[in-house]
Formats: sequence, structure tokens, C-alpha cells
Amino acid sequence: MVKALVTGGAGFIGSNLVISLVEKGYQVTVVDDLSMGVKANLATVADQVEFHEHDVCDHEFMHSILDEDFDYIYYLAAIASVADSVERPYETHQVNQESVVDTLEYLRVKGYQPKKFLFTSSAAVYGNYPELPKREDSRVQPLTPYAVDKYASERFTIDYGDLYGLSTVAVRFFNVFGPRQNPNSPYSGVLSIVTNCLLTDQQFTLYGDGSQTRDFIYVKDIVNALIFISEKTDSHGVYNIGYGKKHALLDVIRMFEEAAGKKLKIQFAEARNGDIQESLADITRLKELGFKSNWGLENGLREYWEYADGKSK
Ligand code: UD2
Repeated sequence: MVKALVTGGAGFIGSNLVISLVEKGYQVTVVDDLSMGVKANLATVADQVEFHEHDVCDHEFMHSILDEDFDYIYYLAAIASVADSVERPYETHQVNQESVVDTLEYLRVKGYQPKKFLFTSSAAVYGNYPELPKREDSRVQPLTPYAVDKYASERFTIDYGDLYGLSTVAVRFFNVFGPRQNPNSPYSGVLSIVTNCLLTDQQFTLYGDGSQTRDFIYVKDIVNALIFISEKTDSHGVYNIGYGKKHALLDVIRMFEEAAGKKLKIQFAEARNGDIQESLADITRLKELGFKSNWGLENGLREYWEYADGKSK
């Protein structure tokens, strides 16, 4: 049986990945300290997953788990909020970088050779340079502890591949949305907040005039991309994961209203400090590897709404 480890497997993207891996018949182990994830995210696969409620910074514990010698390791555990990383830079560093390096080092020292170690990074590493679209070799500008640690961990991931022969790869997520994204912080993914407002008839605060663009991608396409990239023996280096299309926030909200058959009450407010105006992935590398997305933005929005609306009833 194929064995996979997913750190952060109870989180938004992690739980979607775990469910897909279980559907593929993999034996899945999850390590998640539930600081951001929730166990309920894995409710449908609870009896098919080995779940450890544990901090990835506990090196001894992680070593004992890694001794299971996995075929695939998906490293999603992270302090996932940029705002949190600014509040708690050192703690972020321990989770978002130290734990990753310790895992890579343990694999190296023990001579374990997973088919792939996949690290999940973020478009945050690109910072504020206006150059678009963002190619994997575009200039980076990590402006926050979150972005610094993500960038450094990418590099460690790749260097452990180049220097020590581990099969490793890193990905940069653009704006991901879909089931189980947590809307509870002002810095949660904007579409999870929109969903929450639509479901509860609350007013949504739009920061700026809505013309800011993002490369939104449905979580199921993200999961497919993660599995695809990890299973390709010739994947290497960094891959952007987005659709390679930019949409104005207000246009996406209109599309979402259409899918929901409901109007969102919008209150406009000053643009957020540090908000970037435009974001767009160049996904040439991902396409050249042979990946094709299944859902796309409109289908993703529709399916997300059906899920969220169904849950609320
Ligand atoms: C994303 C990441 C962030 C960081 C950044 C790097 C998410 C959730 N956040 O931030 O961690 O990597 O990219 O560039 O993926 N907005 C509203 N009202 C709200 C919430 C948001 O108008 O209640 C706006 C927000 O000001 C922004 C847009 O919606 O212009 C998207 O916001 P976001 O937080 O979902 O994502 P982003 O791209 O700012």
C-alpha cells in the first residue's frame, strides 16, 4: 500500500488533500496540532486515517513518525496567516522553517528516500514588485516573516534535493478557495468571508474599489496539482499553482452571486495597508509538466456554494 504523510492535514487545503489521497487508496497519516485545522474537516475519512494531534516542532515525535518511511510526504503544516507571522515572528519561524529543515535533515541522516517530499509555499514570496505574471524565477521580495520562512523553506527543500539526492519539490499557491476554508479571521481567504456573509445575510466589507485582481483557484484543482506534481518523477524545483488568469475581486464576487442566486451586501472601505493591486501566476512550468485543471473558476465557485449552502441547512 502507498503510504503518505500529510502535515497540516486537518487544515483547509490539507484536509481536501487527505480526502483525495484516501479515495486513491493510499494509507494516510496526518500530523496536525489543530492550531488552525479542525478534526471535523476529516470527519468523512476519520476511520481511514491515522491521525496525530501533534506539533510538527516536536522533533522527537516527528522522527518517530518519519521512521514509518513514507512514499510521499506533503508538508502543509504552517502558521498560515501572514498577519499572525507579523505578531509572532519567532514562533512562525519555528513552524514554517525549522520544522521543515529538521524533517529534511532526518530524512537525509536516516537515508530515507520518499518518492517525493513536497513543500507548500505561497505567492507571498513575490512581494510587491509590479512585474506580472509571476514566473517561478521572477524576483522575490519576502516582506513578512511568513514570506521569508516560506522562501527559505523552499530553498532548503530544493537544496536537499540537489545536494543530497532527495526527491523534492516545492509549490507556490496563489489564491485558493473552496470547502473547509475557515472564514473566521479578517485575513481569511476573501471568498470564505464572502460565503459566510451570503449565508448569514451579513454585510461584506470590500477593502478598496474591487478592481484589485487575484489568480483564484479552486481547492480541488490545487489538490489534483499536488498529487500530480508529487507523482511525476521528473518534477523538480518550484511550481506556481494558479489558473494563470487574473480576475478583479468585484467580478469574482458577481460570479459568486450568480452561482449562489443571492446578492451580497457590500460596504466599501479604504484599501488595506500593504494590499497588492494585482496578482497573477505564470503557470507555464506546471503546464509543461502535463498538468491540466479540471474545475476552473466558475465550476469551482458553483461547487463551493453548493457545499457551503448544503452544510448550512
Ligand atoms: C494572499 C494570502 C496571504 C498572502 C498574500 C500574498 C490568502 C487567504 N491570503 O492574500 O496569506 O500570501 O496573498 O500576496 O490566501 N478583502 C476584502 N474584504 C475582506 C477580506 C479581503 O475586500 O473581508 C480583499 C483584500 O483586501 C484583497 C482581496 O480581498 O484585496 C484578497 O484578499 P485575501 O486575504 O483573500 O488574499 P490576498 O491575496 O490579499
